[in-house]
Formats: sequence, C-alpha cells, structure tokens
Amino acid sequence: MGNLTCSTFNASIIMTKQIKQKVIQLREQLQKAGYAYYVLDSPIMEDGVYDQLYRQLQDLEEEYPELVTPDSPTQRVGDKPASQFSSVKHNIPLYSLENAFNSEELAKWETRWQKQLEEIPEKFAYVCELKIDGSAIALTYENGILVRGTTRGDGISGEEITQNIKTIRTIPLKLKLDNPPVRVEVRGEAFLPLDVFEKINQERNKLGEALFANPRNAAAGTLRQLDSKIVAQRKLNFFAYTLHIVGEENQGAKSQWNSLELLQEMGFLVNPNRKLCNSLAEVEAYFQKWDTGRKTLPYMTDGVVVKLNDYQLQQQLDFTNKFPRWAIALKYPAEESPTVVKGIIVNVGRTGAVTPMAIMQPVQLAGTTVQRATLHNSDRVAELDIRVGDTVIIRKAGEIIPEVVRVLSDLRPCDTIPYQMPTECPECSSTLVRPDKEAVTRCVNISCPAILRGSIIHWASRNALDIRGLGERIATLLIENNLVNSVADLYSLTVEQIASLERMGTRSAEKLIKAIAESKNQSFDRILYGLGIRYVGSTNAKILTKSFSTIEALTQASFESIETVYGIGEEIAQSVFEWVRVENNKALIKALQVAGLKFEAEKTNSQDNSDLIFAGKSFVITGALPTLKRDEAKKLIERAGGKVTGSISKKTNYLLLGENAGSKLAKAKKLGVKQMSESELLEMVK
Ligand code: 1X8
Repeated sequence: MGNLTCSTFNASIIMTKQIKQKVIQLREQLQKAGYAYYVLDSPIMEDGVYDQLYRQLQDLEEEYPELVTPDSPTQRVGDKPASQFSSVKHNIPLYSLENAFNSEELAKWETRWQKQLEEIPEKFAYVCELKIDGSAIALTYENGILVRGTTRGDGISGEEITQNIKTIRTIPLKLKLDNPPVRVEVRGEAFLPLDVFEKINQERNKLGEALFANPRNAAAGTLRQLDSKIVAQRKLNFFAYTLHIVGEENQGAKSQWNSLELLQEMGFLVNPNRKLCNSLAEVEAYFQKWDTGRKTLPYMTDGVVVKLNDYQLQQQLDFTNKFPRWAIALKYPAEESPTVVKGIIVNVGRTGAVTPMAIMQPVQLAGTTVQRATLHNSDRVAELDIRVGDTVIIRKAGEIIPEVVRVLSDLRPCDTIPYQMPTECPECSSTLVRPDKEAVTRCVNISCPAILRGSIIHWASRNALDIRGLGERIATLLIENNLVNSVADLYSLTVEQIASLERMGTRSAEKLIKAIAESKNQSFDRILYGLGIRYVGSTNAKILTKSFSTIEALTQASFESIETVYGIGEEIAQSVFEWVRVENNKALIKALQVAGLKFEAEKTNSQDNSDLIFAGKSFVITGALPTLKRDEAKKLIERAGGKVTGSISKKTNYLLLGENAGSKLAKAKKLGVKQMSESELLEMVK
C-alpha cells in the first residue's frame, strides 16, 4: 500500500475514503460468497478468488486497524485464546422441552394445552421441526451486528462464547436486513456434522485422548474450547429456530412458521425439513416419515419438535417453570443394532468397580461407530448367558454407553463356551470381592493400578481439572513407569520424565507440564469433583462449594449441616462426611494444597447475586398457588437471588399469596409486608 502514501492532508483524507470503500466492498463480496457457499450450499466464487480477496482485506485491515469492524469476515477467528469464559444471564431464559415418547403422550399434551385455555381455538396449526442433537445457543444482535453468543448453561445463565460462535460460518456476523431492529435474539442448535465428529474421534483415539461419546457432547465440548482457532477447525454448524425481536410484543412475527422464514431472510441456516401440520395425525405422519429419513441426514437428530404455530396462542399458554406449554419434543426410541461378540473383558474403574464389557464387531449406531458395550455386572452376564461368538442386539440411549440388550440365541455357533467372570483383578491379581447385597464386583486393593489410572483420568477430565493431553494412554505410562502414585504426584513431574515416555517428545512433554501447572488455578468445585467422591458429580460439587467455601469448612461440617444444604440428600452427605475423614484422603488434600491447589471458592457468588432481581429479599409463601408447586416457586425465587423462609417477620419483604391463605396473610398485613401473586412472580423472574 506504499503507493497510497500522500503528501498533502486533503489527499490523504480522500485516499482513506477510497480505502474505506474498498474495505467495505471486499467485505460485502466475501460475505455474499460465504453465504452462498455455507448457507445456500451453492458457491458463486472460486476458492482461490475467495482466498485472494480475503487476504486483500486482511492486509488492508492490518494496515488500517481503525477500519476493522466486528462483522468483518476476518473476525471469525480470534487471535488470542480466552483464559476463561464469563457467565452471563440470559435476557430470556432458555427453556428445555417436555418429552413425549409415544402417540398417547402426544395426545395427552394436546388435551392438556387445550384445557389450559378458556376456549379451544377453532383452528390452530402445529409446526414440526427436526430435533437436532447438538448444543443450544443464544445469539444477540444489536443494530444488526452479532454482539454476543452464549451457551444454554442451566437455562438461566450461560457462558459467553462469542468468539467461538463467530467461527461458525452459517452464523451471520451481520443480519441481512435493511433496517435492523435494536435488538434481536436468535436461538438455535450448534451441532457437529457426523463425518466431522467421526474424524475428531479418530484423531483423539490416535492421541490417546478420551473419545467423545456422541456428536452432542463433541459440539458442547467444542463450544467451550478456549482457543477459537481449534473451534474453527472443528467445523461446527448451526440451525436457527427461535426468533425474538426484543421490544416488539409479537416478536416481529405472527407465528413460528413466519419466524423461520424471517430467520432465513436474515441470513441464517434454517432446517429445510419443516412442516406445517393441521392435526396430530399429520404430526405423526411427519414423525414416521423422518424416522427413516433421518438416517440419511449428515447430522444427528433424536426426535421431532412440535410447536403451536400461532404466537398469540403461545403467549396465552406461556411457560411452566421448566417448559413452554405450547411445545413438546416427540422422541425417537433409542437405536438398536445387531453385531457379533468378539471378546468379553472386564474393566476396573476408579472406584474399583469391575464392569464386564463386550468387545464387538464395529457397528454403526445412532450415527456413531460402536465397538464396546457394557454388560453392567455379573448378574446381567449370567442372565444374558452371553458368549464370545454370539450375535447380540446392542442399544444406545442418550449419553449412556451402549449396552447389550439381548442375545440372539438361535444364531449361536455350536462351539461356544459359557463366560466366567474372573475371580481376580485383571490389573493387580488381587481377589475380587462382591458384597452380599450388592450387584457390583470390586477390586479392593487400594494400590491397584487400575484404580489409580481411573482416578488420574477422572482428575484430568474436562469437567474436573481439565488437563488436556492427559488421557488413558499417558496415565497408563505414568503408572507403569512408577512416576505417580496419586494425583498429587502429577504436580511434581518434570519435562524430562514425561519426555522419556514412549511416543512422547520434549514439545508434547512441555505442553503437558504446562497444562498440569495451569490446572492449579482451577476452581474449588472442579477440584472437589475431581477427587472422585462417590455421588459428588459436577453439580453437587458446585452446590457444596457454595455452602462450604473451603475444604476446612467441609471437613469440619457435621453430617446434619451437609445434609441440610439445598439439593444435597442423605446419601451424598454420608459419602462426603465419610470421605473427608479417611486418613489417606486427608493426606491427599494436604499434598495437593502443598502443590499449590486452592481448596477455596472464589468470592464471586455474592457479587453475582447482587445483579439478581430478588437479591437480598426474603419471601414467605402461603396458600395454594394456581399453577406452581411450593418447591417450584421456592426454586424460582432462589434462582432470582431471593430466600424463602417459613414465617413472617419484620424482615420479610414479600408474601407470595395463593388461595385460602390464613394467619400469615393477617400477620403480613399487620406488619405491612408487600403481597405478590404467582403471576407477578412469574413476570418478574421471566
Ligand atoms: C431444542 C431443539 C429445538 C429444535 C431443534 N433441535 C433442538 N435440539 C427446533 O425447534 N427446531 S427447540 C429446543 C428447545 O426449545 N429446547
């Protein structure tokens, strides 16, 4: 661009204007070409030409950084990985859908929504759409420009992943609208095409990393990658299905069908396989048709979403505290497939539980290649009488590992022999035990390498300490080479030690050491989850660390005080209470603390809460509420930052009032406590 340098001030302004125009023109050309290629699937430009124009734009933007705009095609990949994602509250909650598994349940839903109305409408229509097995995301556009993308999270708040979302080529960075509204919210499903999913898993397998169980997990995991360059390589895609034009009563559209058309006009990819139906019979015909049709689609679907088309009806029906009343997901049954058993092995998990598994001839199931299926336990093995050589039916339901449903005994070859569960641990040879009343067989040798390996893999897993590169292969090598005896030992490993392992170089060793060091900054709830205490999953770990902000507080807590934490039951409390009292576990905590891990919750909770509408407010509930159960109302209030207590005092801020209220109402009146109805509550927490 040297020839654009000008000697006079005026000339330079003119020149800048020309450059600006060139930049705008390049952007428009690239945007159109990208739209034609990715959304319409009908390219209008040679790849080489696209690349050339892209580079021209990149060069100009580099030279004139003031001309960069957030909707420029060059802004799809960020240059720096994020250090973490921040949590944001959704402007409109992202509800999940109620499920129906058969025609009866679907018909019941129709009766239910009709009963809810004072008058059944004479005419109404349903929109049927395919239910995509991906990860729901919410997009916010301000004045037509994509400003934010968030994960669904718990439906109330999610994680801000704008940079990752921008890598999805079918998501417009700028809406194709002449006069874009001030704010538009678009929801839809981010998903991984099946071929991309298979490729990712093949690569992970090569690297010895844990495989993704299904495309949904892979999509969700990809969206939460901190490095948007990796996200860009993963080739996520997106179908838009919900449109809210904020500030307009009818959301700028009259119906769901209309919204889908508008979304398409705005530049989104909308699933073409939608249908407007006038009766449940038509809905069922659509469902049947796609039961076979979906098997040839390049992405995974798990049902049909049925929505009442008319927005006025939707508004009248509104939401329960969990679902919209005007929509339902009609699910396809879990997929089953026959295959042949090649071998039966037992797997020793991190708790010492021994799980028999069938190794099978690889088979396609629900879009993924499956070659292992769980046989659960020895009782199940005996019940099935499964043998090597048998033809079996395997099933995959949701996230669960595939399981063997039944043996096709007619197809059994004549030379098979019954399978015997081993009596010794395949990893450490100690005698396996099976307590009388339990179904599970266990290895109870606390130094069994399989248990240690399982604990390390769990510790390093995504929702725990998230140590990338530390999977089954490396964990096995570390143990075989006597480099670790507990997860705490990971923190004293050196680059040399790791580099000396099979198939590891200095570069990958350095990377792993860095990942291990970075994991020291992970939050207390992740650490607590990583410890692998029975019943303490991610959610329970979060709940516990909210009430007990340090490990000392948790260690000193009485059984009763753990049990009374909202969301924690007796079994969980018992398990935690016992775990922190075991000497070995105390030593492990100590060693991890010495290594630099912080068993302490960051004090952001109260700050987070202060944004919430009922922060610091206390409620009493009385009488029968028209639609909500008490604990549902309580949950809503607590989610909005409020507290629910049993009796009215001067400190009570609101009385949530149902029908047939008694003495509490009188007392509230006397103390001047404000009253609130259920519908007011629902409106406020919306
Ligand atoms: C979830 C999904 C919806 C649709 C498709 N796939 C999904 N996974 C759709 O409406 N076309 S709606 C939805 C939800 O509301 N939770």
